[in-house]
Amino acid sequence: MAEPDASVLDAVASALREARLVVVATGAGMSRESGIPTFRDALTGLWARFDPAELATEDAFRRAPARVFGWYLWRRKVVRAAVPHAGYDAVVALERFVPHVVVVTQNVDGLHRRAGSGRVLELHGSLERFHCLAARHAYPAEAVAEPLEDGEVEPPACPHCGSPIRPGVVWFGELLPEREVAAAWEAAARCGVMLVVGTSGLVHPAAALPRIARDAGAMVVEVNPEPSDLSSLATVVCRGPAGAVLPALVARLEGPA
Ligand code: BV8
Repeated sequence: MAEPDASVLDAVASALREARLVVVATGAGMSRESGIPTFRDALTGLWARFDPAELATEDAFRRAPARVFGWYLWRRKVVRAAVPHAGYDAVVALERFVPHVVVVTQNVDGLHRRAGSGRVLELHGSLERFHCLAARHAYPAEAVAEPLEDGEVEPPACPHCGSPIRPGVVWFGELLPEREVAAAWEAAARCGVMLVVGTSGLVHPAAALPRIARDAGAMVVEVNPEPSDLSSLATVVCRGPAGAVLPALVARLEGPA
């Protein structure tokens, strides 16, 4: 896939140089080049016949707890084996050129943190956290062993209330974590540039962030090999994969202004 036009990358690089606050808003496409399937990618194995949006609900967990819990442990295993690609390192490197960089991610894989980004807001939670269904009693992740084989895994019971333990992610129909939402919405309204990387823009309320930034006068830059629901409101579109576009941007910042 060809690299985006040099003048486009130059325009974005000069805006990044001017910015005091840059928000990097990422979705599943950011993790693709690290071998993690996106929500659009069909599921494999035991879960092949399910739509992810169906499995990622409290209702699905109540109906088939072992199937859903097994799916999340399989995803955790895949993520633990993944390595953040050069695009993640570029997001970390941005912190050397911009006073404030805030990563706002829909991803539950923890790769931004693992890559070393300083400020990461996980809007949809994390595969590395667990709590009980009834009362959200925290449950130690280390107590949830990696299954020997992929498949159904009966969730443990909460030692406090006996209700089943579930992954610390935000399921469809559930509210996002307040602190992260407040910080993300505030950063979106104050940023000079928002890099929107690897999201189809279909899931709300996260999909509202680029519009908040745009309406506040920020340059909104879409990084995605394909058009998305957000392409129309982007100021600039970089049609390419995160693993190529983000390092190309940082390379321009490292070069002479
Ligand atoms: C809520 C955690 C209040 C779990 C996830 C307004 C309008 C319509 C619907 C709604 C609305 N408001 C609320 C809703 C309902 C719903 C929603 O948005 N539904 C959608 C599907 C229509 N939202 C909710 O339920 C939210 N909660 O609103 O609560 C409420 C409460 C009660 C009743 C009403 C409201 C909660 C949403 C969070 C759900 N949890 N994840 C888990 O992971 O298992 S969502 C999950 O799916 C991800 O976190 C992510 O958010 C989403 C997947 O989307 P993307 O990340 O964009 O990925 P996708 O696969 O779609 O696209 C990948 C993109 O990458 C593509 O564009 C592709 O081209 C690109 N790409 C591919 N390769 C690369 C690349 N880009 C760059 N480089 C590459 N190499």
